[in-house]
Amino acid sequence: MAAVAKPDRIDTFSTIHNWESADYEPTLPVSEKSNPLTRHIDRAPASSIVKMLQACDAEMFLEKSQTQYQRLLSEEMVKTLMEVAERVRLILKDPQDSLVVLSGCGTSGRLAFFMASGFNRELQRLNYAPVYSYVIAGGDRALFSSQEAPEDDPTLGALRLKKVSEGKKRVLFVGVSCGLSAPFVAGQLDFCLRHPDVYTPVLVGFNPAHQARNEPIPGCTLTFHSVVTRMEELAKTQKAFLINPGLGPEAISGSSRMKGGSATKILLEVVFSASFSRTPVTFNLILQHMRSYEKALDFTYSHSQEIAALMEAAGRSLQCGRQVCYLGWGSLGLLGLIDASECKPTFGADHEDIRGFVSGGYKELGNNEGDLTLMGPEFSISHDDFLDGVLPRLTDDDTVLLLYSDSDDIDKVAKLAHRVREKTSNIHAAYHQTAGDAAAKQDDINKLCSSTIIFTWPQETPERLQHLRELSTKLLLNAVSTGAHIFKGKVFKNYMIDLQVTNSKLYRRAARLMQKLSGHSESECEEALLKAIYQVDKLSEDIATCSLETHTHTAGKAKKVVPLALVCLLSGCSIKEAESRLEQQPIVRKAVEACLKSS
Ligand code: F1P
Repeated sequence: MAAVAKPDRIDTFSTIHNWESADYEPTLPVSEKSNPLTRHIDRAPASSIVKMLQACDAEMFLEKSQTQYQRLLSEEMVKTLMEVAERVRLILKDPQDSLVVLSGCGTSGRLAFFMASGFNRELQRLNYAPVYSYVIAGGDRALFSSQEAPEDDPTLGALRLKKVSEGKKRVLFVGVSCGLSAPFVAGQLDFCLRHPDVYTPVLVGFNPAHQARNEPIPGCTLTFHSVVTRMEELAKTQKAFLINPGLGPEAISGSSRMKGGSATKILLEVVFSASFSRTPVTFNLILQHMRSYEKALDFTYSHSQEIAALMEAAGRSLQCGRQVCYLGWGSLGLLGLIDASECKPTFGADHEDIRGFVSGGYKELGNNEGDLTLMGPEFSISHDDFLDGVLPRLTDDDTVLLLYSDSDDIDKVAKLAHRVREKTSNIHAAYHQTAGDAAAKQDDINKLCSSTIIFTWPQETPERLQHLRELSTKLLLNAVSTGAHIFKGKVFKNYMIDLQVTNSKLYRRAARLMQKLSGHSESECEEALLKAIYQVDKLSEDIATCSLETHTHTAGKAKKVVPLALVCLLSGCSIKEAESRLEQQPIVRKAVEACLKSS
């Protein structure tokens, strides 16, 4: 990775202090604040969007903080990572009776699976017994489809943890909740705190402890905040660990799949890799490893023009109602599946809009519940499924992106590329190779593609190289899917305007967004939201007194809830009228803007 220029003139420092100052959106935790860097991302051309994303991602590694926030590279953070790595090392020595459990909801749960299976494979390669397990809220179907509701259930979280760790004498539990907010994870942490003889809890998230969510959880005396406070006390004697650096607000407000997901991957990989090392875990070892990810980030964005071109191609497909398909190999393919599945809750996307497929399908994944194909079309994830179900319908309006590297079977990639090329010229590739090892056959694939981003990495140990390539692929895919949805009008300023309202966090986020954009009171906004959820112009007593759980459950069956609610609220029209306005103007941003102008 050659030295790479930083993005030109998005002044990171002056804006950083903006969001860090105590009076910047003071009622919101960092993970929900809006990022000053991306205020105009909804109107920016692709090249500027990529620059904004780069500047936002670079905030993860900023060291200096004049305020309260711990950072990824803070001394205290590095020391905590060293301590956790030592705990993992103890578990590796006693695989029979010990376990590391990774758990989370949505993206955090998907990454828990991604890393648990990746590190178990690595252990097997080194002739060790596997010690990693994962728990994702909603079970394996949540790996590839949006299942937001189980996130609200602390009892379910605790039960799943208990089940997966049955009979073990020592368990290191790593709960990930980027916003320090998911009740599912709070329930698990509480379970650990009540069974300290077996469980040591580690919490990964990206807000300072005092910003942990303090909303009461129905049927339960806990809040996320109360659990964190207990953990803080135990952290003083290393009976619990908090890994919660501030990363700065997400590029799209609240979209923790972006920086939150990337930092989760970085932190846990650094810890687990360090625990494998034969030499003692040192401060510098951890710090250097983190810095290698920073370089990988800069290196990825040194391809910003190519990333922007890909974003435009994907945007064109979505704008004309067509599809984007990621066809990947190995862990890069899995990242494609993850990125695609996040688009539904974030942008109100249909599962057909952006789809991922991985070579080998479920055989490649080794997930807890095995082959899920029979659960429905969303769960068809292999290249064969793509060939059977998608290829016959492909046209030049669809975008196909191949994700592969020099460690994959290039002949197989070429074969699939040929098949796709027969149906569409809109085929692109992101290819990772190592300097000095360029594969000649890869040229044939290039010729079939209308663009190829070639990432040429310096020599590294194979595991580390793979982790860096994965981060790079994640950043690329997040940029492509976010940019494409911006072009489709699913982002207003830097807010997700068509988010799903399928759990309590998303419901509150939607209500807050409506207040912010409309200037109406909290109760007026919530009323409009409920009308859109239940598709009625007048709220009955019954609806008004239903639980939040019923609201979010019902919201799962409706489409465009937030845009509908906003159009009704701003123009005073009926739900039917709002529906027809949104049909005439499917660019949600423009429909809402039109209402804002005339209100
Ligand atoms: C979990 C999560 C996100 C998802 C969506 C809903 O958040 O499921 O992964 O993208 O925003 O919430 P967290 O518990 O990691 O903060």
